[in-house]
Amino acid sequence: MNEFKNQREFKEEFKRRIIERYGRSIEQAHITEKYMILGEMVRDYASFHSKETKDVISDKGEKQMYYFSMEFLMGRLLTNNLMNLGIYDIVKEGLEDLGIDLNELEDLESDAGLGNGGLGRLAACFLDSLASLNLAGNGNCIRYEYGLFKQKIVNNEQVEVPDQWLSLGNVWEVRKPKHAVNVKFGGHVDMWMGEDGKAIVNHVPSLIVRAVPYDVPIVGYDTKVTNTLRLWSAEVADDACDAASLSEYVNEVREICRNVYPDDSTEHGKILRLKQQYFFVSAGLYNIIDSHLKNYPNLDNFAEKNAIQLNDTHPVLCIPELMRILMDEYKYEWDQAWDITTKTMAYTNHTVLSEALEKWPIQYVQDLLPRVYMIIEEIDRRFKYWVSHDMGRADLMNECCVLKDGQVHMANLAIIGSHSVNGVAALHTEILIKDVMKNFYDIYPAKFNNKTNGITHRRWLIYSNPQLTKLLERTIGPDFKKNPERLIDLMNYVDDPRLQKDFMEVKMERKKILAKYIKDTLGIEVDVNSIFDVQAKRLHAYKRQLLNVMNIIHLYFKMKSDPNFRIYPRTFIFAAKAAPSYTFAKEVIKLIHCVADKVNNDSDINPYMKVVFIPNYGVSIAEILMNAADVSEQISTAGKEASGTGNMKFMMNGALTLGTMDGANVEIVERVGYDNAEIFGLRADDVALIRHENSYNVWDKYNKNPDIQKIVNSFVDSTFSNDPKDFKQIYNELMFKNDEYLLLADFEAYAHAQRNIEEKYRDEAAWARACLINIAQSGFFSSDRTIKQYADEIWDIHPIKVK
Ligand code: B1N
Repeated sequence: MNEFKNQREFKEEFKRRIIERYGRSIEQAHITEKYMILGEMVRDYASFHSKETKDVISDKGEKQMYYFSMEFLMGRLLTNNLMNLGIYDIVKEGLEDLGIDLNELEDLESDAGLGNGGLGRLAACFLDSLASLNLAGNGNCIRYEYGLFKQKIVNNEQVEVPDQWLSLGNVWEVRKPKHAVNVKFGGHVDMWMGEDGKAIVNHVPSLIVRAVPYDVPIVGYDTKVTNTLRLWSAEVADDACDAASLSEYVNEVREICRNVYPDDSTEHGKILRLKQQYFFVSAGLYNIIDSHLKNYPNLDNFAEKNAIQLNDTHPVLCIPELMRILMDEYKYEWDQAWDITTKTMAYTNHTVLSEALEKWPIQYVQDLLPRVYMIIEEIDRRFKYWVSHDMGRADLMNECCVLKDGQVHMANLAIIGSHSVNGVAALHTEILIKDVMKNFYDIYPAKFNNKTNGITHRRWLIYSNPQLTKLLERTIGPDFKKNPERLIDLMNYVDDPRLQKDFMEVKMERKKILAKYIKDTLGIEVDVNSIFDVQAKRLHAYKRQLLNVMNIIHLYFKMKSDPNFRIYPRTFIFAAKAAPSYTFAKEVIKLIHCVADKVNNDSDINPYMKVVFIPNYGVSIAEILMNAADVSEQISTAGKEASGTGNMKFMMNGALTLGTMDGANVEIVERVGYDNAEIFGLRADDVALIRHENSYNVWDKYNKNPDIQKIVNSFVDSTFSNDPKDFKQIYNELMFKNDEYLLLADFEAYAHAQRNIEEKYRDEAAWARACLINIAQSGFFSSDRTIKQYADEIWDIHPIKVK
């Protein structure tokens, strides 16, 4: 008995399992034991649906999609799964009867932090939408032993602590040793001519790693469709080496799945990262091919039955690896293998930052993956020939080829080897087409398309903000839960003073919850009547947390020097992890803390302003942070932030965007209108022009504006720290690298926009109306819309029916 139908059945099963597993009664069982049993019951419940889903797919010959991503930031799954399965209330009340508080069990789960930031969270939102829309779409990733580091703050500085997310075990996963495969690295390639005149290729590896999958069921909302997130773990292979070198071998293997690379948008990690990429790509592909061959006699129809989405360039080795398997193991000719491969693969680009476009030194790839490298060479050779001879565009050959200046250009390989290339917001795709990938657009215009990102409104609205959900249900009915585009119905009520007031009350409740968290964890008292102004995202120069800090310093100086100048009370909240080797970013974290010390402890100032840094930003903190915000800071240098997805979470929970015309902000403003957001600063084409004309001089800005001078000087004149080394790098980046991200260029506009926010907030009814308009217009940013577009326009997959 697993699919408990009511509270009584649930309780009986729960009690039985506790005794069966731990030999104890409920009263004697430890809270972690209760958590584990509940998790297992939910997982087993989902397993039934999983089996039914697989049966339908194979009986009906349905096409499936596989999302290959180095990152999935799943967060906690207990609440999400209980809610999606529609058994939350049964379970909550059943546990209550047994004297157990479900919330306490929920808090035991650690976030699955298998990623860095937006790219990883997007992958997780997509899985939720796929299952909820009855689409057969699975995830393929690595089972990292440690998630992204935990961030602690010690003496105002970031300290990284290992994230042992598996310490209690992971209730959601099921180890599937029968699906294990070997992945081969290094060594050399033997080739000879077979009797049929075809080449026989034999890769003799120097390292064989056993890839063992762990499957996590992905349950959809109000459906039985249950997909799989497959996480690969590296283990030693039988007889893979002699006893003498065993411990070295074990280390080499273990290392592969040890860590998530903590570098968001910067190139890092090198050979081990390349190993990780090939490891999960090769294992994932073997598995898909195996399951395809259980249903079909050969791989001729592989692309008709399987779609693979490459989440940025990290899994792009999929392209030469599928070619290799088709040719070396299944004896396909190049042309047919190429046809199958390009029809299967589609590539998403997530960044235009040149330092983040992956390039591998040829030597690494050749040494680590000798056969794959040969195939990359052949792809490159054929592409060059085709572009110059068939296309007659020899001029584009060198720009677009895969192998140049001693490196393998992964984005170029991705574009050449896929049938679809997409950006993640309208502006981002436009920049790809007109600028970064202009030459490729000339060659393959039909491959390029946009898929504006989205977020799952289930986790980010319904489950994490029940107060707002209730208000919405009362106002527009429950349809928006299944069909988020119905949020637009709220437009009919935004002028209703009663609703405006109710909304402000909901917001107040959420602010109190966050304020309590801040008090409990940091000991800081914040004023819930102040404006909650939040910037939560990875720390990066282009995201310009520093611009936000500059304005805070500016306001502080102004209030200090002029007793008549006072602002509407504001709580500036930051949350951000910095990559461990990113010294500039770490200095900004320190600066935020030093400014906070000064501001928060100054009794002239602290009634008007507080600065709070919430450590260890991740999915679970986002769930209490986003919905408590009044203002959403989205202030990247225009043209740099591909999309952003935090912006959408804030909007959906009724915060106003204070931002530049960058990424998906553009599409947010398009929907809410300029009156219901606060937009400032240089536009992407202004920035491009400045770069093109080389017309910016940071010292002009500095010399012309005494406020700016005072702020910039304060970084190095011991206003915020007595250590002269502190903030020197910040100062140097700004003033001696000509302010690459144009903070000083946008400063005045930003400070002005901040004043406008304050004016708007003073009119409570107008403010509430603007927030309601944001919520009403946020339906477009549900990842359900995004996934429908991917399904229709790229994958050609359709809803399946599981009864
Ligand atoms: O992907 C998100 C976007 O919303 C963000 O704007 C974008 O910055 C983010 C190398 C990345 N782009 N590139 C990365 C992550 C890890 C890594 O090792 C690059 N992340 C983004 C979703 O589209």
